[in-house]
Order: sequence, then C-alpha cells, then structure tokens
Amino acid sequence: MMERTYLMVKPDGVQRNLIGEIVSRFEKKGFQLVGAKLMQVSKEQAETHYVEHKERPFFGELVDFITSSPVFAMVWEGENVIATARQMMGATNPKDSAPGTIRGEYAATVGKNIIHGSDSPASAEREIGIFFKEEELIEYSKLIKEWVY
Ligand code: IDP
Repeated sequence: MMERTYLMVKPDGVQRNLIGEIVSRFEKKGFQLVGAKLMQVSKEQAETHYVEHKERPFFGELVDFITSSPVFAMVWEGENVIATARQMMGATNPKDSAPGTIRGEYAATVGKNIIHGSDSPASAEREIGIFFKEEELIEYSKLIKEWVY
C-alpha cells in the first residue's frame, strides 16, 4: 500500500553530521522524498508531537532535547514505508537495535537515538500535519518507480 511517513533526524543526528547518511539510506531503499527542511522545533510543536508521553517521567527531557538544536524534518512516500522505515531505524533503545539499522549503527542511548519515525498511518498523518504545510509537500513522478515496484 502506498503510504507517507514522517521521519525526523533529531538534534543529535544533525549535530553528528548524519543527515546525508540517513537520507541516503531511504533514497537507496527506493522511497521517494516529498518534503524536507532543516527546522527549529517550537516547544508547542514538541509537546504536541510527544503528547502520548505526556505523563512519562522523561517528557520534559524529551521536549527540551527535541527543541535544543535544529532537526531535519522529512516526509517520505512508498509502499509500506511506515513499517519499513521503523525496521530501518531499529529498536527505540539502541541497546536492542540490530546492527545495520540506523540506531544500531549510530546511537548509544535511548535519549539520543538519532531518528524519529511515525509508527502507524494515523500517527504519520498527525505528525506530518504538525511539521509541514500542505504546500511544502510535493507530488511528482519518478521514472525509477517502475524499477522499484
Ligand atoms: P520511538 O521513537 O521508537 O517511536 P517512543 O516509545 O515513541 O519510541 O518514544 C519516543 C522517544 O522518547 C524515543 O525515541 C526516545 O528518544 C525517548 N524515550 C523513550 N523512552 C525513554 C526513556 O526511558 N528515557 C528517555 N527517553 C526515552
């Protein structure tokens, strides 16, 4: 099923010069970038984005961290891109992320785990809406599609 997902290189990934590496992995997989920008997340956006963790003890830390320095926000499109991107990211806690995954290769702690990715179609739609305006998402066709699907 053709889907869109919200992926975000977190402040630690940007600071560690991993934007290119991460974008490259999703490009090579065959997914299509439909929107991307370097941005400073506001406190309001952060609190909305992480609302499901509002009652957790680390919520304040989470909001402080994601607003501490710019993120690289992206929307990617492709068949099953939501679940596949989560597999490519690896487990939330880098101590459990498989080698070869983004977190498995580059992250050491759960608080600084490099990348965010939507976990369901409903989250993807909600999160895209928090960070992007409709006109920032670009629909276009690529000839390579015939070789991917
Ligand atoms: P996900 O990012 O893999 O979807 P979630 O459970 O939604 O994982 O958690 C959101 C983010 O909160 C994680 O990526 C991680 O950075 C952070 N986080 C999760 N659990 C902890 C914790 O126990 N301590 C500190 N940060 C945590």
